[in-house]
Amino acid sequence: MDAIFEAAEHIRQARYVTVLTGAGVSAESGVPTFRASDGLWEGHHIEDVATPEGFRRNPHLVWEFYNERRNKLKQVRPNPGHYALVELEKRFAERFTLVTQNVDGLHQQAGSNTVAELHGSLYRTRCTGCKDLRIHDLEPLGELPKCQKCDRLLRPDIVWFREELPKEVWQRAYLAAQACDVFLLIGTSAVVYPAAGLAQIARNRGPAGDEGATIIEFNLEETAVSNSVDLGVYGPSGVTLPKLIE
Ligand code: BJW
Ligand code: ZN
Repeated sequence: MDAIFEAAEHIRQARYVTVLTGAGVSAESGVPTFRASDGLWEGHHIEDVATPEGFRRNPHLVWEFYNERRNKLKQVRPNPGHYALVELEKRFAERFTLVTQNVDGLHQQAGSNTVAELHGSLYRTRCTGCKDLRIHDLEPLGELPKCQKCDRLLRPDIVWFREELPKEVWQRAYLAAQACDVFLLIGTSAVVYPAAGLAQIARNRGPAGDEGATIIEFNLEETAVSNSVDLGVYGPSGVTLPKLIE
């Protein structure tokens, strides 16, 4: 049977659906992925721009990197993959949970209402002093933006390596993984934890780990987890996801 058709059938029969998206779902919108050879970090060492130590060493460089990404986002629009997930949310209502590792806000821009952003957002800053969270448009924030309340340095509200994920958001994602009977992994290399572990949580659900959810991967190509998923749909998600809702 055609993999997409089979995936659509699993979803039709599901009561609870939980989705984890990664950079691949935004690739067709023109947002570079992280681990592609032309990926975002090329020319930047991960340790310099995506760790708290890197920010302490050189906040100037880190802000330059994030201001550039924020600026590029101005030209970016959601693609048919994002819109297909909006449609799934409409069909399942509160029985559907969208968890994303993306920080680009494209799911919300497409119209998804309750997105659990595991790794933060390029639209927010957090004060390194008083922790004040603030929402911004995509205009450059300056080389070293300061807090309006306490004048300390602001940082992007992004989860860097070795940092904890926001507790309340993680809790929601964890519960949704535990409760679902179909779990979709979309456009993610599934190598960054704890996000990638949500699929295992869904698989081991039930009192004795005996009510495992069906795990379906949507990706351009096979990934590190392909041999442990139940079904794989390979192709661009902007093409495959809309077929789920036809
Ligand atoms: C398509 C497509 C199309 C393309 N259609 N598909 C050793 C040292 C330090 C830490 C660790 C360590 N070992 C383990 C850790 C923990 C670490 C981790 O997991 N590291 C692994 C890499 C090993 N995790 C953490 O540090 C987390 N925190 C944590 O664990 O805290 C506890 C702790 C405390 C103290 C010490 C250790 C742990 C936090 C993780 C935060 C991740 N943040 C980032 C960067 C944010 C910065 C930024 O945005 O600038 O978030 S990492 C980066 O990867 C980003 C993404 O959200 C995340 C996931 O990537 P994603 O989305 O999967 O993208 P890609 O590029 O990898 O994959 C794209 C996929 O799409 C590919 O498969 C393509 O094929 C596919 N694709 N086009 C469909 N059209
Ligand atoms: Zn402050």
